[in-house]
Amino acid sequence: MLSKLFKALSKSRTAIANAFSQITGKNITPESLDNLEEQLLSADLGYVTVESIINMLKNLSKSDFIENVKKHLISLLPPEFSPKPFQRPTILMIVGVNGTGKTTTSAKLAYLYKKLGQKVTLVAADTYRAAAVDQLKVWGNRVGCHLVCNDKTSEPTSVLFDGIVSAKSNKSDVIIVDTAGRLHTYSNLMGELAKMYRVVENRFPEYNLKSLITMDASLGQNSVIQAKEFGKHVKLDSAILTKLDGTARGGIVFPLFQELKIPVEFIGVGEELDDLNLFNPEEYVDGLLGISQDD
Ligand SMILES: Nc1nc2c(ncn2[C@@H]2O[C@H](COP(=O)(O)OP(=O)(O)OP(=O)(O)O)[C@@H](O)[C@H]2O)c(=O)[nH]1
Ligand SMILES: [Mg+2]
Repeated sequence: MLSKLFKALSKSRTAIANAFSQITGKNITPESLDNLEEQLLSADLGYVTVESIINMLKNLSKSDFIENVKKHLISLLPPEFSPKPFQRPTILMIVGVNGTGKTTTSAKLAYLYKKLGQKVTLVAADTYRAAAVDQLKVWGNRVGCHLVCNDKTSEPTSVLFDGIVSAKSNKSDVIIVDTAGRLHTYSNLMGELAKMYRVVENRFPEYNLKSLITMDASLGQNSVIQAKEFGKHVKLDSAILTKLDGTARGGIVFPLFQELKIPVEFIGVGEELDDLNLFNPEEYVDGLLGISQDD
């Protein structure tokens, strides 16, 4: 059976694999390299990565062509991610631009860490959108985990504070905080996020604090810009690439890591709780190049 990631990469793969196939079977010509360069850029691998591939190809013979490309691509990616139960109580702040998949991903992460045997609390810290708390409550029920919300306040830091206190008395191992969507250009909202981060660091130093940014894969290079701006306000530990299943722009894991040093840990490949893939560079590159792991 083909993996969900392989299927999710089908649109990105079509263009990339075709462009590669045009140069595997014959001599590498300037035209075929130009075509490849164009295809790789349109899949949002980013200029730096694409140039490094083209330069490598110029010095390559036809034999073991794809194997060499594969090795090179893997060398540009973050390492394989494999989540382990947290030994120290941990807070995962899920941040990102509106609609990039924060709430859905919060639920998917709650489901995953629960399966790893951890006690999970979800904190509904999106106080801006009326339906946000209800949306997370539905997910919390499905996952079967503790959820903290407060419909009466519009102050996300206060919901966060209450959430941590409640999770602490409940002896949760992982607290997943669903924050409101915000555009990186809105400085007051970005300031609010930085404040939430500060409150946790100052008042709850016993917690391990991680920020994860959700990035909609279909936004391509724009989401790299978003991550860069978010990173000026909170320390981003890792990224979750969402909606990879619907886009041909699946290459942004490269510029994200090459340019910003932010590793992708998870990949969203659908709307259900188990539609969260762990990032594996080999599987990802195989998916881009059209190398089926079942072959
Ligand atoms: N196909 C697909 N859809 C996804 C994925 N992740 C999220 N979605 C969908 O994207 C839409 C937005 O997801 P949300 O989780 O509400 O996004 P959000 O970032 O919380 O949105 P705001 O709170 O409004 O900023 C929903 O319809 C989700 O089902 C994914 O990996 N694949
Ligand atoms: Mg949301």
